[in-house]
Amino acid sequence: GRITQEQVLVSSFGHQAETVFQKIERLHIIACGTSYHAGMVAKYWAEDIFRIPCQVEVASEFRYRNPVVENNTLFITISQSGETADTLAALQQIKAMRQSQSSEHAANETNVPELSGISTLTICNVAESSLTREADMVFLTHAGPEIGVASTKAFTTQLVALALLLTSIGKVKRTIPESRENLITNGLQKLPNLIQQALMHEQEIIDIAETFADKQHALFLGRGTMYPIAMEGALKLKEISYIHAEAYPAGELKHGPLALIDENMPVIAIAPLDDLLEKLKSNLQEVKARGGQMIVFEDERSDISSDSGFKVVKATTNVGRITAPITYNILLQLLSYHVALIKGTDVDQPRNLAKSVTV
Ligand code: F1P
Repeated sequence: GRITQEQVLVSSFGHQAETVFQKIERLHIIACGTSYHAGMVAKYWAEDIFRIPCQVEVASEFRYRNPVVENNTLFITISQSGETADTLAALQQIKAMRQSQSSEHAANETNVPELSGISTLTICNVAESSLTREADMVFLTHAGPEIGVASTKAFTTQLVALALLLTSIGKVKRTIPESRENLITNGLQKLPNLIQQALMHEQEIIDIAETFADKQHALFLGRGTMYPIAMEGALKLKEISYIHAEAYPAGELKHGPLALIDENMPVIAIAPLDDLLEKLKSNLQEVKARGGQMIVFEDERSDISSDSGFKVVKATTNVGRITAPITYNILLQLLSYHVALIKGTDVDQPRNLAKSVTV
């Protein structure tokens, strides 16, 4: 038989998970680099689909900014390696705050209210690691060893883990109807097929990668969950091909980045068929009007491709709100990979980077 998400979660977290999920009122996700981008996608899902408040932050800021920690928060750290120093320090800080506040309260020496309902969970790819040892609950991603420095398959599995985790929390807290839960798990079952179909577009991506042969800059645009996917696309391009790349939420274009647009700045837009497509289209017209070179990843049923002058990959069909970011991200990984091959950079060992940043 099929493994249900409850079985996955019970085996990963133990039986305490349900009690914890019942109590929590908000999520706070902390991570670095690619893992932070996975957290950003989860924020959109958590609030839009599951109606659970969620904030996301890079660990290197959280740990130094003296954050206010609220009761009934589930802190989720995400890390491929489980050894990233900033993420580990953030987790230790949360535990120390919980510890000191509850002992102060017990000693009745202060009026500081007891911190209660603070739990920590880590989504990690390495079972025996510093983060898995520190967290109350562990969700292993089982992506297998990441050979290259730049995190790739770990990101895909982090997103699947987050979707399963949110579904489970939404179910315990009854913030999602049963019919939607099934839609999500059914969507996840279709993922291998959807990704397979997307990968059929590799030759078109190879052709598009040529655009970057003589370029130094690139701009990635997306809306909704495609904004963090644009961030991750830009990071991968930076990491492995050393092209300066930025990601913007498409609606922010007019607030500054439009000034950068000219024929030397390829603009990559991620355009699934969703409620935001019409808005995105008008953003892309703003780019076109300024002579920008547009590269669009769109759905087979979308019609941006009818606009001449855009290079288009009709990359997906039938992807949903959970499966779209996972699928489009893989296409952007493939783009960065082919750009790096053209540039002749080392895709596995980029200069200046380490697999896990332990200092
Ligand atoms: C975080 C990270 C990776 C990045 C590179 C350096 O690592 O920023 O996302 O690709 O490997 O470290 P982790 O906490 O997910 O192991």
